[in-house]
Amino acid sequence: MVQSSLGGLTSNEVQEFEAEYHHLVEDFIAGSEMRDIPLTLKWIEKVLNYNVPHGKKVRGLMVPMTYKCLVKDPNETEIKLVYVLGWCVEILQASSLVCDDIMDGSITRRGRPCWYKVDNLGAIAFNDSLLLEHIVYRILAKYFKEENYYSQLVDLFLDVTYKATCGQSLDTLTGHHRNLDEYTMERYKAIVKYKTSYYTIFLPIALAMTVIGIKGSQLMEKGEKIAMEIGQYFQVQDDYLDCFGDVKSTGKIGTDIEDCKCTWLFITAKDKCNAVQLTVLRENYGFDDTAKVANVKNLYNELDIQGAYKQYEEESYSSISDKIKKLESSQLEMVFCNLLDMIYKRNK
Ligand code: DMA
Ligand code: MG
Ligand code: MG
Ligand code: MG
Repeated sequence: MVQSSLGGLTSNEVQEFEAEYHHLVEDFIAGSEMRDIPLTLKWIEKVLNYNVPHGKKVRGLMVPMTYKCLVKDPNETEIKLVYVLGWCVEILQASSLVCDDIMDGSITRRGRPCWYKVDNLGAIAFNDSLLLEHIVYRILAKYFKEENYYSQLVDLFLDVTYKATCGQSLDTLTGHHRNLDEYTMERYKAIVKYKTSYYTIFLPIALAMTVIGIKGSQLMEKGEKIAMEIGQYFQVQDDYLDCFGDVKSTGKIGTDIEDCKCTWLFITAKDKCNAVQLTVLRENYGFDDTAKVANVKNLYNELDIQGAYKQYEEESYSSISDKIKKLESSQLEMVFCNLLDMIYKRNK
């Protein structure tokens, strides 16, 4: 699971971050107050180890990356705390994904069966998603209770989780209602802002800033807007990879077309369609039917959606880069540039 250097972090720092995961889980299990239910503790360990450490870790790594950019003279104790927060973001992500895969009816995640598919867990996995979410707050209490910014950390996680849950609601209900007329760029932006941007981009940066003691500042306000834009770029990539990515790299079999999701690909296609193509799209989009899914993919190819995506990727990268350059903080500029480089042209 070792990754090469990422976003200005050395490969040594990435390895340190990865190693922290094992200490964290060991300490968490060993220090649990629930010694009387060893079976559950074993289960928690299994849930964590299956769902948390096997991803890209891009969100988790953003916390130490931001810290490193903003602090001239980092100290060991704080770096360790920053790694712990990075893993808290990864645990929150795991909690969301366990639920997301149930709702989206996905089959694989990170190259293996989705958790709810393991040992026929089905709806039991829903509680494991809750377990993962609660573990974040147990870890925060364990490592940060005495810090003067403890309540800010808790508020941040609660706020961002609430937003992501609202985003997931909008995402899944939009797909459930299947009213394709509602699938607009405006709806897409709203879904993505809430379901992705806050917890993927804003949260890791805000966490590092909270440790450093930057709060409620103009810096944060300026940062939030760019974070939303990078979040959108990140989700457009995710939508693209769902349909056109290589499963060997993404580790997940796409489900967006079957699930009738309001994706960037769909909106872009809808915009480019003539009347006949629009009928094809309407008649084939949103069914769990291999032939219909293939018809949608053929239409995407006919409309050169991959070309439109490449163009979006370039334009988005340069427009975000321009906005980053206009930030009046060289440190924050560095944070966002590193972040953009971490995800630019990603294939997983
Ligand atoms: C996922 O959106 C968003 C959250 C909050 C987990 P998605 O269903 O497109 O993600 P994925 O493609 O990873 O299933
Ligand atoms: Mg999904
Ligand atoms: Mg989803
Ligand atoms: Mg997706």
